[in-house]
Amino acid sequence: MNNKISGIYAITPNQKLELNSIDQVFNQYKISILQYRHKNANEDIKIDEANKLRQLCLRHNTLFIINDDVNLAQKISADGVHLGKNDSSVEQARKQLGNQAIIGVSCYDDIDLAKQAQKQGANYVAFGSLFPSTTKPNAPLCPLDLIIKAKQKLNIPIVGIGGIDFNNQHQAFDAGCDAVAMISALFQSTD
Ligand code: TZP
Ligand code: MG
Repeated sequence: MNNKISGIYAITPNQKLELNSIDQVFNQYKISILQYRHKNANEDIKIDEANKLRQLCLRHNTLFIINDDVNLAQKISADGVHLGKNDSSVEQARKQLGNQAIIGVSCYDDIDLAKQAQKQGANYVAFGSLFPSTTKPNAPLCPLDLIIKAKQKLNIPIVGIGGIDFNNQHQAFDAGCDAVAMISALFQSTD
């Protein structure tokens, strides 16, 4: 399962779903993983949007991951969930979603957090921002050197995030990222 976390990891812009633009990106690039991230939408909107994306991902053989919301992931049978520091624990998500679920954890620039996540059964960890991000300008920077170190210490896949585009993605891969997460490079979003 873990080797599926490789290549381009697209994240939806944090705004009303524009299915056409997601569809276009899917037709233009091989998207290995899609994360649905719509932070302040209400439950009905989230279920509707997530179901549409779920179908798109099934057609393209793309893993579908939900940001933050374990209940939504369960409801719409997503492939997994992505957890940040204010979200559920890995244990809780695993209990709710089962052994097959892919659980990813944001680790910012903290290798100890990543080791802990791996121990708790996370399927991948994310580090970033690797580069300044216009989408999340206040996100702390994670040096590429830290990815090199993390690669030696972890045996689950590493996702790089933050300011990654088609010009600099090779730096992330060269440092040891298995996948690169992108928002603005794919969708030109500002949030
Ligand atoms: N977490 C750290 S940076 C970021 C998130 C959600 C935004 C990444 O977006 P972009 O446009 O690819 O920099
Ligand atoms: Mg979160």
